[in-house]
Amino acid sequence: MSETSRERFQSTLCRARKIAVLTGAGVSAESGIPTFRGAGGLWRRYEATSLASPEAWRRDPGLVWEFYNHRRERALGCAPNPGHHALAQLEARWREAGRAFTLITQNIDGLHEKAGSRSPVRLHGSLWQVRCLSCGSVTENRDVPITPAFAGSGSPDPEAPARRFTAAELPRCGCGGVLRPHVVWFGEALQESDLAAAAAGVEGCDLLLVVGTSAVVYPAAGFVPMAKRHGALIAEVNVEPSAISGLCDVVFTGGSGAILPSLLDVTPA
Ligand code: BJW
Ligand code: ZN
Repeated sequence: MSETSRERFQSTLCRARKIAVLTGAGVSAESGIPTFRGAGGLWRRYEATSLASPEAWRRDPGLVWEFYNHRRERALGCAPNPGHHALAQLEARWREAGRAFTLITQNIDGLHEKAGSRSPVRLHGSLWQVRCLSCGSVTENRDVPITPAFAGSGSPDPEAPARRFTAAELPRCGCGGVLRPHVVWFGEALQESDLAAAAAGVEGCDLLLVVGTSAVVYPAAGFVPMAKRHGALIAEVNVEPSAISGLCDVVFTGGSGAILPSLLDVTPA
């Protein structure tokens, strides 16, 4: 009888000395957090990806803050789902066995950390950090609303009244500078230290598990061909084919919250 995808995946997983996992918005979908592309990727009449850009910020920083204020409010009420928990438990078992494990996420929602993942490489920053455009300081900030002026704003309803925030109403640093979300927008460089940590986790890994990403955004998507060149088994969990499905050795189709708990229920051999 020929080996099933699950058997192939699990036999590689239990022997793997070094595992890397790359996650995207899909891993948080079952927690109630909308993905970027496809259904749910609209905020008012804007594509979420168009608001995650320096151009949108230059045009209307208040609107961009409304969008992030809304996402912070939403994320505050969301809990990690069984997919996040299964990844955190896998990491704990692998570290306990003295093996290498790197979780690389494109998500900014903090749900991996909430589930107990130790130190995910956050390629695109954090919803819970802000950066001062004047002094450059990066600080943790869990205020919802981000400032009193944003209370009740950020409704995703396309009929929500457009409100123009003045410069004086934008969130401010102690130095007086304007604060922006500490996230990576299109055309902006990722932190060198994050890129280095992700590359170190992928180089020479035995297995790369890619979960819930359309894999169209670089440099994140580039870690998949990198792992392939290093001879890793590439596995994907997604509800639909992605841009890297063709590179995958095994593909599991379905929601990550439903699939990961039993798929990853493996002890290191
Ligand atoms: C489920 C599910 C369930 C649903 N279970 N699955 C090489 C080639 C071409 C272009 C480039 C290139 N290199 C760089 C570029 C340019 C650009 C880029 O990649 N463009 C492409 C889109 C064409 N990249 C950049 O600009 C990056 N910067 C850069 O390269 O800088 C270079 C530089 C160097 C030196 C100086 C200056 C510059 C930066 C990219 C930043 C991306 N930022 C965002 C916003 C982050 C902040 C925020 O969250 O607001 O990151 S955009 C958005 O896309 C966000 C996401 O992290 C990212 C990826 O999206 P993701 O996670 O894949 O989500 P979706 O919605 O696309 O997919 C969800 C998936 O889940 C789907 O597949 C569903 O099927 C699935 N799913 N439910 C499992 N239950
Ligand atoms: Zn400052």
